[in-house]
Amino acid sequence: MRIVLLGAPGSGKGTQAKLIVKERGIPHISTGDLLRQAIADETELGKAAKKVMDAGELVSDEIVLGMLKDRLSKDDAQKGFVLDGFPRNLTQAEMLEDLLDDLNIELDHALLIQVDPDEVVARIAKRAEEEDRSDDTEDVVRNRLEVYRKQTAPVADFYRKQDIVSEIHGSGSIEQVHDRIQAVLRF
Ligand code: B4P
Repeated sequence: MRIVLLGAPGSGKGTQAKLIVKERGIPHISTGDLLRQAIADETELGKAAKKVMDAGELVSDEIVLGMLKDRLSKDDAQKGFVLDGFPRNLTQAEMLEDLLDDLNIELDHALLIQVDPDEVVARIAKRAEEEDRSDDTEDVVRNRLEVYRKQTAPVADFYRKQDIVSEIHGSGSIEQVHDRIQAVLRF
């Protein structure tokens, strides 16, 4: 099964992706995690990405696509995947389409997790107390939400045209949201 997870920062994409992959035995491919790993490894790519991420902006499409191509070419991605954090804009959606065409595969689901903006700010503020992510400060989170509204929200329409979007109510407990996702994936 090939799934794309869409939703604002803090909507629970990463959290839900981990639960889906555990049950289905497919890899979790998070462009945010791949970028944070490049930063931790202090690669040239990581150094360039850090400045952009700390401002709450999107890293260049070419950098992220390059990383994604490498990850999708690994053996474990052949049986399916959960893509978390990609595509983040329409250009990336089109790039992904070309990449999947080349591999002769199609997406099965685009799950759009919907959460009220005030709730995502509160969730990320809580995460900021527990984890040390330099893009989780309030100003940067507000900017990430604005970037989402302008650049990422239109990606849902791209997938609506393919009739693969399911909207998931993202408030409530992590288990409740997961149950809603399971109901869609079972259908
Ligand atoms: P991401 O890593 O994708 O970060 P995110 O949008 O904040 O989502 P994340 O998955 O971490 O959080 P989640 O909603 O699960 O991106 C970070 C940055 O990387 C971007 O700003 C950008 O600069 C760059 N980037 C990534 N992909 C890119 C791309 N394709 N192109 C360009 N740039 C890219 O969870 C948030 C918090 O909510 C957690 O603490 C969690 O515990 C909590 N939570 C989740 N579900 C909950 C629930 N039901 N109730 C209460 N709390 C909940």
